[in-house]
Amino acid sequence: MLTPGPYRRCRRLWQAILFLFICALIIVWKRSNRLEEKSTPSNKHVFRHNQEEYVDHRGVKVIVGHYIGNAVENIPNADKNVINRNNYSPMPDAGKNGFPVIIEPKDLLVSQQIFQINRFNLLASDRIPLNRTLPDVRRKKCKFLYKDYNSYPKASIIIVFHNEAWSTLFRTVWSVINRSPEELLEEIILVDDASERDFLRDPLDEYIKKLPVPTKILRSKTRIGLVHARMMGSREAKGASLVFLDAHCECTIGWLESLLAPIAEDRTTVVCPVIDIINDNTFAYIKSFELHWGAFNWNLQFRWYTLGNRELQKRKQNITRPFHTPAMAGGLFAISKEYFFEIGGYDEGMKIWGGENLEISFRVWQCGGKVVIAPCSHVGHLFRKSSPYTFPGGIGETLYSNLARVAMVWMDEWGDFYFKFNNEARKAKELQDVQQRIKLRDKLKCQSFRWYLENIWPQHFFPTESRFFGRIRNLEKDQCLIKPIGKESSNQPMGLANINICVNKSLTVEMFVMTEDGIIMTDDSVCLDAPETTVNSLHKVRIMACSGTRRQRWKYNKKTQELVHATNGFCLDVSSSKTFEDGLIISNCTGVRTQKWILEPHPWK
Ligand SMILES: *[C@@H]1O[C@H](CO)[C@@H](O)[C@H](O)[C@H]1NC(C)=O
Ligand SMILES: *[C@@H]1O[C@H](CO)[C@@H](O)[C@H](O)[C@H]1NC(C)=O
Ligand SMILES: *[C@@H]1O[C@H](CO)[C@@H](O)[C@H](O)[C@H]1NC(C)=O
Ligand SMILES: *[C@@H]1O[C@H](CO)[C@@H](O)[C@H](O)[C@H]1NC(C)=O
Ligand SMILES: [Mn+2]
Repeated sequence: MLTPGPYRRCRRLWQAILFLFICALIIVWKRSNRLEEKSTPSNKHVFRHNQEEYVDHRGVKVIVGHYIGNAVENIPNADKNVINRNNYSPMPDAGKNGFPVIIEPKDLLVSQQIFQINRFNLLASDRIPLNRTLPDVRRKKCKFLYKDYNSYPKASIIIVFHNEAWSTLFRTVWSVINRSPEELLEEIILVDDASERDFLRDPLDEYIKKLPVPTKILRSKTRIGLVHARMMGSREAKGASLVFLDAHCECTIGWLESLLAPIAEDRTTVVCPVIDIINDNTFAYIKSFELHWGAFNWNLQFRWYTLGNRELQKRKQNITRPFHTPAMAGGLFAISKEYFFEIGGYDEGMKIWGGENLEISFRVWQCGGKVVIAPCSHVGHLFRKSSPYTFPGGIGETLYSNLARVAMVWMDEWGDFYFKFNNEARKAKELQDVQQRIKLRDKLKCQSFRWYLENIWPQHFFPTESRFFGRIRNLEKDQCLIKPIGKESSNQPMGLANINICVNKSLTVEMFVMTEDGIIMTDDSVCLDAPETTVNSLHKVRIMACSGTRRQRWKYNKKTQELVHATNGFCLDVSSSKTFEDGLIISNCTGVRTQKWILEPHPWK
């Protein structure tokens, strides 16, 4: 299928094109890097229902799911032979050092057709050697740390897969073998969750016998899902620590020792790597940002949020030190084996995937452990734009059942808040038996969710008793402050604060929290923001990523009903030009009715 003739003939030309392409890529990447660090990024999270993982339009906000099953029934002309064939045929330099692979025009059609099988560019993946090199993306200081191997717990690497491509699966395996200190690798455990591909059966059994690291394959006859498959692997593991990886990752140099060192220091630490991006089309390795931490929104969707100023200052004191994160993405982490079982493994009442990352995050934090991100550990993960996933039970029902369990067991009053605004989760709740997990919580004497919010994530944007929660209504217009919904709605430029007719059904869009410090915020960590000092007034008010700065402080004057900016004394007002795009402004406080706002509290429990 691959004819090297023309390739070799124009090798020079291709090299030149490749070089130029890479230069362009680096420039684009550097620029977006700089943008990210300078501006306060507006968290432009597009709500993607049930989407497992994605890279947003700027390539930064990423959600890690776990493993994907491939629903190949819907692929046109997907004959069984094509799907069952292993077409791995490496070209020596393809993807070298994390560079992108470029498919020649003559192969584009084929590459597009087989893209559907795994929802990534399988043709490109199959050209990249299993042992391709990757750049060392760590900060320089990392190279001098983590040398005390003898004290670190040896790792059992656990990789669950379902219909994974050969090349991505074994590039994961080889990246572990080639870039982990031998002394730290106990074994690799592959868990096959009922894959249907021929090449993942006997050929795989034969292949792993020859690997230089002891490698086991465990197989489930029926589809059991991520939680159960990982439990299956964990029970078989001999290592003192468990390291979970997705089946389409590539580890970089230094990744393992920096994950294990914090466990050696404190066995109740759960350690996540920085997750870099493997492009689903070119397989280019793209370094991602270290200045994010993981948390979740009102719908219990996992999100990356930028660190607040206080965390940034703390991090700057020692840029290599692992930092706390309220939640983990779930796909990749290391944990002491003993501790994993001590705190109750995974919730085996959960199906397939979804929500188990929050469950383990809450459990670890609330029951005395901690979850950290190790900035010296970089692992690439293949992010797909679409998740070609059908699974037993239906995606919605499964996900909501799992999230209902999380809310019921760990979230106390904030579980009520979740159910209040999520009908599907509320329905799923009735069917859950969580007795065992509640017992576990009692046995481990775990802290409340209030403790978690106050101590682990004080920057959270959930309602509390001491915060206002409800609608903010303009007296003159009789309309409510709303959260911008994003690009989709053309008449609301993303980021500009605005008001709209108060609807009572789509509740959370018009619900805001106002803290005692005067921060007005809403779901997904966005805050009402205006310039601190202005020579003249009339400045646009935006809804931006919460930064904890004084730009985002307001005072509500109950008597005059004005919302006054804390630093410049101007009043929140509706633009007089009346075009919707102008939205809200700050202007001189004059007592006009457009500057009067009613805070309408709404019960949240
Ligand atoms: C990868 O493996 C091939 C075949 O075993 C070998 O020829 C090549 O040198 C290896 N490449 C690297 C970067 O280790
Ligand atoms: C920074 O953190 C690393 C990793 O925890 C640690 O080994 C190192 O000693 C720290 N450096 C300083 C200057 O505190
Ligand atoms: C929505 O409106 C109905 C009546 O129109 C009212 O009974 C109900 O309380 C409102 N719900 C909320 C949450 O405001
Ligand atoms: C706001 O008030 C200040 C001082 O009272 C005045 O100088 C300024 O022109 C006013 N701005 C507007 C837009 O009315
Ligand atoms: Mn994944």
